[in-house]
Amino acid sequence: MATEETLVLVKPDGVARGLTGAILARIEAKGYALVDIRLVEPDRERLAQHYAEHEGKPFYEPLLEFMLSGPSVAIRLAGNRVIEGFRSLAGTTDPTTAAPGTIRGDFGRDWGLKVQQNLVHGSDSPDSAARELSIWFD
Ligand code: DAT
Ligand code: MG
Repeated sequence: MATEETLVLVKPDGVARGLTGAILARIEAKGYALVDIRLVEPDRERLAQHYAEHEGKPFYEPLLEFMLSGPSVAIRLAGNRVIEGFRSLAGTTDPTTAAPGTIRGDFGRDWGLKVQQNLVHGSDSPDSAARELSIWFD
């Protein structure tokens, strides 16, 4: 099987809080390979593509506003089973209850906002990874 790739984002809260290095350290310690990495200030159109599956949900507009609030670090990450491996490293969506030891569980919390500010994004399937990598690394 060919080595798998996924899209990881350090979201604006992670960049603004100076956690990019700590998050990258966990990814590298796990053993995945950084193939490409860039700081991106996405426009609304790019984010609408990225989050197309969530359009119409109550948190969609706050999510886009949050993602427009500052730059994200986009990472093309490679390794066997990296899609599920990074999702496991990130922890579950809600940072309040994400397991300690995960990125979201250790660095995240509820800030009383309309959207989960949960530090990172990771693609959830091979199809999503291919689609999302083409959106962030054009
Ligand atoms: P994940 O990022 O764990 O794949 P997702 O794809 O379901 O989660 O949702 C995308 C983002 O939207 C998520 O990282 C944070 C936000 N979000 C999801 N569900 C939410 C909710 N119920 N309330 C507020 N924000 C939410
Ligand atoms: Mg998702």
